[in-house]
Amino acid sequence: MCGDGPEMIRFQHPAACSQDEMARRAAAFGELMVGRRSVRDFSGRPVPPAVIEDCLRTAASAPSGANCQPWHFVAVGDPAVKARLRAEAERVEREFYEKRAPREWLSALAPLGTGPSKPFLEEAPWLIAIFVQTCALAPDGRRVRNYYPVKSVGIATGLLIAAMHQAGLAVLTYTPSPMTFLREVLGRPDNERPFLLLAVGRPADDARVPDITRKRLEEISTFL
Ligand code: IYR
Repeated sequence: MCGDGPEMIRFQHPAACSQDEMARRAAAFGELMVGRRSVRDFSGRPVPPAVIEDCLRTAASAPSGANCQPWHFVAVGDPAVKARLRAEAERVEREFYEKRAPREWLSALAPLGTGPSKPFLEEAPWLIAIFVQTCALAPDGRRVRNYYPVKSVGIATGLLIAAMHQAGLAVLTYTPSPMTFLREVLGRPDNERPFLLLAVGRPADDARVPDITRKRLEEISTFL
């Protein structure tokens, strides 16, 4: 554990239920989640910070290696900071699309219709920058090892996206490359590495998404 070893206490599942109810809930949640899409067209309608806070509590409930909880979330609602992030992101995207991206990568992106312009970084009411704490900083400044930090933050991010989707929010997982500017603009310490930037808000009334499909269950799973 990170910290002193805890006592063991009894666990009671907060959603324990019968097998029939289990089947109903699994199907209903599945249907809700299958309706999730990555959205790039956001409504400017405000989203209360308390909603974002609750979703972040959900994210921070994720399992993590040795319970180190190696994540930090920066929720940006300030238009001036969003404008700065957009300017920096578009600078690296121009480099990517015009110079660095291999042709093969550009053809994989073509069906998504993406390009160097990122208006959603100012239009979405919230941007959430997610950082991985590659190691922890003890109060005396010593560096302490974290375990499986990237896997842990990936799981937390998945829970965050699910929480926001079920609250009626749309999310875009956005990965400018390189993302180093996130640390500089948001003033994060050097034991943290940027993981993802999420744009969050209600979808615009006329939001459109690419007509793409998901793999069938048979393709993505094996039961033995
Ligand atoms: N970061 C770029 C390129 C991009 C990369 C992947 I992988 C995507 O799924 C989508 C876009 C951009 O956001 O435009």
